[in-house]
Amino acid sequence: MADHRTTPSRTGAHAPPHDSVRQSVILVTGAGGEVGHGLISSLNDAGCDNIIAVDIHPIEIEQASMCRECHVGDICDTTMLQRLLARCEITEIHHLAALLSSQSEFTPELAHEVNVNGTLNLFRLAAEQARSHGRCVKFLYPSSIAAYGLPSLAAKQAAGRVSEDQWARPITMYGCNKLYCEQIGRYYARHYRQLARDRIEGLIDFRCLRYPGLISSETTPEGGTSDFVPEMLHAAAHGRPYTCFVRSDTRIPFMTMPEAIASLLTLASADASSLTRCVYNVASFSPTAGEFAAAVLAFFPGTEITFTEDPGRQVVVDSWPEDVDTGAAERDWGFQPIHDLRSALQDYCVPRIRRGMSEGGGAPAP
Ligand code: VAH
Repeated sequence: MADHRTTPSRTGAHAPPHDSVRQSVILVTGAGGEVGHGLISSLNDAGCDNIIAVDIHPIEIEQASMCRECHVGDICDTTMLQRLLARCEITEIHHLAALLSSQSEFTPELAHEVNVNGTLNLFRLAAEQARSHGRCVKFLYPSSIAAYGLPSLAAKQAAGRVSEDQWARPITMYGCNKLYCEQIGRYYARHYRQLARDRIEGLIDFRCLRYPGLISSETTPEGGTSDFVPEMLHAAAHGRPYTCFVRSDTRIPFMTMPEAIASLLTLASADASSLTRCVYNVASFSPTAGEFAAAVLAFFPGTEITFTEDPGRQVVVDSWPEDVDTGAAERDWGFQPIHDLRSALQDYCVPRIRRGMSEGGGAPAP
């Protein structure tokens, strides 16, 4: 992975020599989640042998074997984070830990604690690390299309493909958390302690993707509102009927998990001078739930797929855009979707799910 770290510019001080005592590591929070599962595999494939993984739950043995260390811990536990800081020289953070949109609507204050205060802990840790070892800490953060908020279905349909600076009026706690943390990340990267006499600029290099719904062949999501698509796929693959909780005409953007991970790593290794913004849209295709069902049935004929709207979750999904403009990501760091709906199923989802099932592993049926 290319390394384009800049050295923080200290006012009147010289950056200390590289800290050779502590190990230089990449910290991945939420490492046991869907994105964490794929990210650790990809970092490992890229030869990274310095991953420190943290999750609130124990990490699967296969993923754990790819990490230098695994810690079961809460990102709200500052003592646990400080212990990490004392022993490691963290030069890159992939902060994936979060409570997703649906689950956050049952415990919004807990979601705020984890999604915002937990993230603030990571920013503080990153700034302390950068100050300590004198190197800029690269901070990768997955935001979400949940940061958008279209006021009505008519407005959603009229808006079509939205860009990063439009419609930032989320209606979920998760979406509010993601949007606010985008802003905090930009603050830490560009304005942190801007009035302090001992201010050090360039401590954190904050880079953020607004992910659409994600489809993994290896895992099934929990607690999200875009889950209807991966749930439908994995139910069909297991020969199970599936009742979709949104209308068949519901349309939001998606991408496959390999595309999501590749985008994250491409953004992470992009030259900082090419980035004109901190937050980027990425997505590959935007089917309706009905179009996705028809595509799934072509591979798993006979599956019983029905649609029974969950009114609450429908309101949430109707506030998310039909599609997103990925032009900034394409121009700044060469983002390109790999799949359309057909190839996502034909070339990734179906063969990988079938291989997993034949090997006795793979994602469980929803
Ligand atoms: C959720 N999967 O449903 C997440 C995602 C596009 C939404 O951020 O909450």
